[in-house]
Amino acid sequence: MAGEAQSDVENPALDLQAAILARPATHERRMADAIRALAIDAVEVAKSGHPGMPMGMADAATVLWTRFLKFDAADPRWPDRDRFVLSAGHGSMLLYALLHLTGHAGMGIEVLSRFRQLHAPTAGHPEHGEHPAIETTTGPLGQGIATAVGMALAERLLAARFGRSLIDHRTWVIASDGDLMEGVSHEAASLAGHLRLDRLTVLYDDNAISIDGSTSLSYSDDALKRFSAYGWAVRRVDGHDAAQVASALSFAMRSKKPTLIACRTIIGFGAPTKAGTAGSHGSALGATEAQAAKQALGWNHPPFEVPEGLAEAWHRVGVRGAGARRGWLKRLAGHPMRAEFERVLAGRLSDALPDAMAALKAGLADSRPRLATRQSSQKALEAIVPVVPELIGGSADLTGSNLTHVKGMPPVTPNGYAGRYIHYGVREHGMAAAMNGMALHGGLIPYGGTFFAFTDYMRPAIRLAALMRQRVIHVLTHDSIGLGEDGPTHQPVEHLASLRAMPNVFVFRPADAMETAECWELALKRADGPSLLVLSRQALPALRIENGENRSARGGYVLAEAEGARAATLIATGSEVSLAMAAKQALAAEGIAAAVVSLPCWELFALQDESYRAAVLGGAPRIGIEAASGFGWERWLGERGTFIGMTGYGASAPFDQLYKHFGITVEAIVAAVKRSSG
Ligand SMILES: Cc1ncc(C[n+]2csc(CCOP(=O)(O)OP(=O)(O)O)c2C)c(N)n1
Ligand SMILES: [Mg+2]
Repeated sequence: MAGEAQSDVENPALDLQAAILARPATHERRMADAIRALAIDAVEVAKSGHPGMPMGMADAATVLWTRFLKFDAADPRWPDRDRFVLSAGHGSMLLYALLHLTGHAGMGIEVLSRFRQLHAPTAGHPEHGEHPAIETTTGPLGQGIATAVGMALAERLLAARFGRSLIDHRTWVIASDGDLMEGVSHEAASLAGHLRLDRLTVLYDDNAISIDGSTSLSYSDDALKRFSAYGWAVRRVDGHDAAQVASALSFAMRSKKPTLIACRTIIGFGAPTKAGTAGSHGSALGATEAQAAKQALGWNHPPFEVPEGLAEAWHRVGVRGAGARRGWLKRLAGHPMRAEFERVLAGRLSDALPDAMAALKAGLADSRPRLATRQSSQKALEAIVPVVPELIGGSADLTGSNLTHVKGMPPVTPNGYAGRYIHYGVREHGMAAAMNGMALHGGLIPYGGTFFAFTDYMRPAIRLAALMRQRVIHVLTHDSIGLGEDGPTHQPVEHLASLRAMPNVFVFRPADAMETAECWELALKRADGPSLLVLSRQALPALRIENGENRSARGGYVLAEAEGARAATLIATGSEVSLAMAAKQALAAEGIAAAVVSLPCWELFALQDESYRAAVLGGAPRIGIEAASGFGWERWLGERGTFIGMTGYGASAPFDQLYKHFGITVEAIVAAVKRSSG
């Protein structure tokens, strides 16, 4: 709409475009035109997609890939490659065209021609896992640049641990106006500036166009000043001038700060009427405009055809890094830390972990501590941190509340990357995205803490971790009205339900110190998705005193069987399991036999055999107890079930009064059992 409206008004970009096209085309321009032509063709065939961004950024991307980016198309997973993140994921054809042209396996013309089709790795937006050279999933604007901050940080941390002979690479990002408008990019850029991540370079596609039209409709920041205030080095260049781009990238290589290079570009460069307008952003140019664009560029080849000379030149780019990779492989072969390096890169946990966990659990079985599960989590970390050196902790400014810090974790500081603990500052979203980047980089397992209610500030990044199947661990304390006086703004109610609804997220809500240790162990072992550890502020009694198998591994289990035939099954999670145990006792005093089921991880429980689940849940009336919204509990409670929990927001008061006020009490459970079994 906005694009159409714009075509009626004068479009100064067209004059500028004409002037650029009037210059004799350099070899580099021709190489960039190959990207443009492929992007045009793929979007035309798919009849959908985003040609404007690849056409606008083709020149700058060509300079980056041909002269700066360290990679070898023969092994896109080479650990010391530079990371390239297309933050403006809608421009996915830019990435696919580059991978194709540089000779990456699995990106042939037939794959490009199936752009956006079912089962094609050339998805609408780049998806990690669809092709080994796609470093991260992008599309939700802002996520890519924030994830890249985590990658750049991972590089620094691993270089400090393993030395520059194994880890010595850079992180490059292409970001758009939308990326820089999104809040998460502000958090991430501020963190990157603070930590002086000087190997991070962002090429900003400064085309002054977004979907609604000119960015002047909504955006008048001076992005360069803003980044410079964050502690970045900044440059502005003509994004269609290869020499200017190259000089800025050389500057970035020398810079002691992260660098933002604003590349002034014309969106849809080459399109005779749509260039410089939102009309080229997100739809096929149409046959006529597509043909005219190729003509304007001087591109006279059939669709999806790159002439021999250009194809050959691009292929040489794809093997440019082969020598560097061979040299690196030699260094790895002779490196004293080779085995350890390979272990962490493969994501294999240390053989020392089982013994450390066994010792921890034996101690807990013995001492039966009454602890808040956030404290139990800290105890677990005390056991885990020394034997899992790839574990990198942190918190969004709540270290003393989340209890995420333990001995042996010095802080990571600007230029001091030998530490293991990151003070993310009050930047939950940036933290979650950076953790994704660290996990994607490989060689590290990140965990980070905040209050459970503030997962709302991190949801988009948690969702991407789940979608990308990344091992990221969130330590989420203050998990219910049980946090007390801080009141309803801080008391999660709907969060358990909403995060349980997110596919491939494991939500753990342990009931005591033993379950917390078990859940930490499960989260560490879970290599194919994020885990959320949802932990209490208030102290909880020890319920599990045997030192045996990891019972939380089945997601739910009978913690205490009824003495005699079950009159009811009390099913609870976290802090409410001890309440259920107290109710069981009260019922027993009245001759009513109830079992207690602890359900620390619904997702794992759902994976068990039907027969196991049926045996655990039993045939007697079921009472679910959780100090949260009951949404979703029908799944376990069935037709005759009763739920005791929250129906609205919490309140500010001491926690024991709140439990009474909201009717989450032993008496309420006893009454519910009598009602349902009577
Ligand atoms: C978080 C998020 N919000 C909205 C969108 C939808 N969207 C895709 S691109 C875009 C903005 C396009 O402007 P820009 O980022 O400057 O890209 P350009 O058009 O210049 O390629 C929007 C709003 C999105 N992908 N992610
Ligand atoms: Mg734009």
